[in-house]
Amino acid sequence: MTMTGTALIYDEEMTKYKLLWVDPACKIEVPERLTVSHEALVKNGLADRCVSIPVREATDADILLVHSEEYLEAVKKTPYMTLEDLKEFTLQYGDVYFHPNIYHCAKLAAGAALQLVDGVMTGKVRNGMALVRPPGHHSMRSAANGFCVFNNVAIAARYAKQKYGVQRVLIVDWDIHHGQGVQYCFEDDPSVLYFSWHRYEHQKFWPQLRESDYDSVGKEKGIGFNINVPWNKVGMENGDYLSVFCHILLPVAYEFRPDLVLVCAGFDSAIGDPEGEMCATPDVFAHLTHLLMNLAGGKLCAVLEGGYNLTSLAQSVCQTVQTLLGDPVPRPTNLNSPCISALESLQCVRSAHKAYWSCLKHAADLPTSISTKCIKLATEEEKTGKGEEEKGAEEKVWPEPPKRVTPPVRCALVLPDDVACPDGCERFSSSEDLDPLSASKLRESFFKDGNDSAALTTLSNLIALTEKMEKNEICSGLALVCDVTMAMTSVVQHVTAFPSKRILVVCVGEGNVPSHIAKDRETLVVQIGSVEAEEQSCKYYIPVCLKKGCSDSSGFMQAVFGFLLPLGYEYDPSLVVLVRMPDSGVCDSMWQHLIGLLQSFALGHTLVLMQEEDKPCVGLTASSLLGHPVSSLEQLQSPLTEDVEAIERLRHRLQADWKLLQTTAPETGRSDKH
Ligand code: Q9C
Ligand code: ZN
Repeated sequence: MTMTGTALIYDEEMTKYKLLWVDPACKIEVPERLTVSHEALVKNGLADRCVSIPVREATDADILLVHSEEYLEAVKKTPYMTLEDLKEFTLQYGDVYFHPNIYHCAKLAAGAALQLVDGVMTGKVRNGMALVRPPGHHSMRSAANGFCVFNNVAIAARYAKQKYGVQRVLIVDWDIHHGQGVQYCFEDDPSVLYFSWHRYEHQKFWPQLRESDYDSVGKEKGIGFNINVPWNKVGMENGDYLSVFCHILLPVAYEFRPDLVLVCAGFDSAIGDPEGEMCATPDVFAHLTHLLMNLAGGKLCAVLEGGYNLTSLAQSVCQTVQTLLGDPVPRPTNLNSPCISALESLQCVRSAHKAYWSCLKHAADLPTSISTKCIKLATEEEKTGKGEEEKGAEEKVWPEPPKRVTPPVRCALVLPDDVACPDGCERFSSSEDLDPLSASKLRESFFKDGNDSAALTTLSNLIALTEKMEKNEICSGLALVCDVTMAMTSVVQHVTAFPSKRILVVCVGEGNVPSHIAKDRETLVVQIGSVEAEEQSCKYYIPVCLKKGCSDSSGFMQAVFGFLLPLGYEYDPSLVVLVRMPDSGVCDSMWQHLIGLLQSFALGHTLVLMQEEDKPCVGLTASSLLGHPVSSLEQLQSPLTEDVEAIERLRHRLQADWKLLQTTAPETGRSDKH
C-alpha cells in the first residue's frame, strides 16, 4: 500500500478502429484523439512520471454488471460482420458506428477502467487516468449510443462495489454531453451519486432528452442521488463551471462522503470543441481535478469520454494528469462572473435538490419566470435566424496553458529547535539576516518595549520565507509562532509593500484582526469564527459567524464552499496566509481539507501560521501542504438554521461586489448573456 503515485493506462490498440463510411454525426470520433493525448503527455514529461498499468479485456462477467446478455451477444458478432452488416447493425442505435475491431477495443476500454480501479483500490497508486476509446457514458443496458459501446465508468462503479465492498461511489461527469447511460444505470441506487453537467439548450441539444433536465433527481431509494446541471446556452466559461462546483457539487459531494470518485472525463466541455461550443479553458480542468482530489481519501479514477478538438483535448488531458500527479495548480484564468443563464441553472438545481441534501436545505426556490418562457424564446430566436450557427462556426483561439513549474522545495517550516521537522519538508532558517531597514521596522512595530530576540528571529525568518515563496523557490510554508496576530500583521505589512501582491488572509477562529489589515484593500480577510462581528460593510473584511464556531463541521464547510472558495477564485491572490487562531475548535480533518482546498489559489503558495501550543498539529498540517490525501470528514450534521440564515444575509450583502457568491439569477426574467 503506497497510496502515492498516479496511474496512466493507455494502449495503442484502442486507436485501431475508425469510421468506415460517411456519417457526419460520427466523423469527429477519430483515433487521433487518443494519440495526440498520449503524445502530449509524453512530450510534457508527464507520462514518464506516471505508473504505467497495462490494459486488460473486460470479461463477460464484468460487462454483464451493466449490460444485457442479448446486447453483449449481439456486439460479440460484430468482428465477423461484413461492411454492409456492420452498417445495418449500426442503424438500430443513435450516433455511433461499429467496426470489426471495436468490440475488442470496447473490452479494452472497460478493462482499462477496471485496471485503474484495481490500482487505486489496492493502494498501488493514489489516483490515475485511463485514456480509452470507445468512450462509455452514453451506452445503455442494451444499446450502443453516442460513440459508446460499453459503459466503462458504470461498469467500474459496479465492479468497485462488488470486488472491494466500496459503499459509496461518486461519479462526476464533466463531459459536455449528458451521460444518460450512467443516469439510467444508477437512477434508483443511493450508493452511486451521479453528477453531470451538459449542454442542453432547453432540450434542443443532443440527446434531447426530457430526463436530462435539472428535475431528474433520481427515483425511489435513489432519489436525490442524480444531479443534472443543464447548460441552456453555449459559451459557458471557467466562472460558470467553478461556480457550479462551489455551490452544488462540492457541498453535496462532501456530504455524500464517497469511498471512491470516478470521473467521466470528457473534454468536449473545453474551448474549441465543435460539439460543446463552450469557452472554458484547459486550465480549468486542473481546478476541477484538484477540487475533487481530497474526496474519498484521494481515490480518484478519471476515464476519458469525449473531446473532439485535438488541441484543446490534449491540453486538457495534460492539465488533468499533471494535477493528479500533485503539481501546484495554475492561477485561474479568464474568471468572469457566472452568466445569467448559468445562474438560472444553478438556482434550479439547488432548489430541485434542497429536499435531499442538508447543505442545500436553505437554497432559494425555483426562479419564478424562466423555464417555459425560455423554451418559447429559444424557438423564436431560432426562427429569426442564424445567430447560434455563426457563433459555432468561428474558430476559437486561446493561448496554450503555460508550463507548470513546481518549486524545488514543496514545504518549508519555521519551527522552534525542539520541534522536529516532518518528513518531506525542509526546516527553514534564513541564511542572511534581514535587511537593516526591515529589521528596524519590525523592531519598531512589535518590540518597542523590551527586546525579544527569539521572536524577532522568527519573524525575520518568516519574512525571508515569504520572499522565497514569492520567487517560487518554495511552494508553501508553515510557521509556529508565539503570537499569530503579530506574525500575520508583519507578513501582510511586508508583502503588501511589493507591487501587485494580493494576500488572501483566512483566519480560523476568534481573535482580533488588526483593522488596518482589513481595511488596506490589497488584502482580503475572511474570518470564520463564532464572534458576532459588528455589521460592517467593508468589502475586504468578511467575517463568517457560526453559532458554535469552527467546531461545527457542517457550518464550517458551508462557509468554505459557499464563501471562501468563490471569494478566493474571484480575488485571485498571489499568496494565501492561513491563520489558525488559538483555541479555534477546528477539527483535524476539516483543517486538512481546508488546506487542500486553499491550494487552488496562488500557485499553491499557502503560508500557515499557528501558535506554539498548536504544535501537535504541525505534522498533519505539513502533510496537507505537501498534497497528501486527507481522510474523509465525519458524517456532517445539518447546519444550524440560524447560521445558514446569517450566511445568506452576508451573501446578499456581498454579492454585488463578489459575483461568484451568487447562487440565484436576478429576478428579471429572461436570460440574455452570450
Ligand atoms: N454534430 C461523447 O462525447 N452527436 N459522445 C453528434 C454531431 C453525438 C458524443 C452530433 C455526440 C456523442 C462521448
Ligand atoms: Zn461528450
